[in-house]
Amino acid sequence: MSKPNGCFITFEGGEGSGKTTQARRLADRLELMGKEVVLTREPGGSPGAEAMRHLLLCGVIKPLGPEAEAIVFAAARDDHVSTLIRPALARGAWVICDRFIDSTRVYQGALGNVDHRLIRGLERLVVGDTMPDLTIILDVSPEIGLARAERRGSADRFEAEDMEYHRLLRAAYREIAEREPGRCVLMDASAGADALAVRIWMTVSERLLRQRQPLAAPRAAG
Ligand code: T5A
Repeated sequence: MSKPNGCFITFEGGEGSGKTTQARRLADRLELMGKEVVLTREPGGSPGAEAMRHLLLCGVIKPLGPEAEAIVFAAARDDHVSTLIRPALARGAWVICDRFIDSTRVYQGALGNVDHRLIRGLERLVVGDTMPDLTIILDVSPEIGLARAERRGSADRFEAEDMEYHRLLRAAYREIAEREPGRCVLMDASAGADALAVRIWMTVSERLLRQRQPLAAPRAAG
């Protein structure tokens, strides 16, 4: 079993939706409660996967086509899951990951038109039952998201795509949230970072923390 007591939360959404900011805030809050938290990201998160991150984001893999791109993302994920995520969950840590399988489903699947059987096959092989307990999908218009990402620095291979691409990307994330309400929660991310952090905390508390509170011992009769 990969997560006897651990808990796996992923953040997803378009560029500049605030995933990194909110993942950090949630990690800080859980640490304040005394939890062991492993904050990580994709592509990357382990030495082997970080080595592949640069290749994926600088655009040298792009000419090989979206199938090749999906396979390299999966190879990076394989290293990340087996060397960092599974061991952390097995020892009971909370793992918070900035992007995970839904990014592949959306960017390579929905937008790159990679056959969903290849995407799901890679997912089964690499992730297996190490699925997130909760996925928070931050939903914001591409206009707002890209303006935030631009303020932060230069565009990578995906941020450089046109506005229509980012609209389709948003729609694909919304579809996942609709299809998998047990795992995914869609949140309006146009609000300020503080307000959003409060809503995320409420969701984590309701969906995950409350369930994990040990039950109070029954009172002795009389
Ligand atoms: N990818 C990834 C695939 O194609 N397939 C895959 O399988 C995987 C795993 C990763 C790229 O790789 C692709 C998708 C991506 O294009 P990345 O460098 O990790 O690239 O970039 P992103 O994940 O897109 O991260 P960004 O940094 O662009 O966006 P975030 O993390 O959503 O946003 P964040 O928190 O860094 O914030 C951006 C700026 O906005 C401000 C922040 O201070 C920061 O300056 N901000 C806010 N401002 C106002 N209100 C708020 N609520 C704000 N929240 C943050």
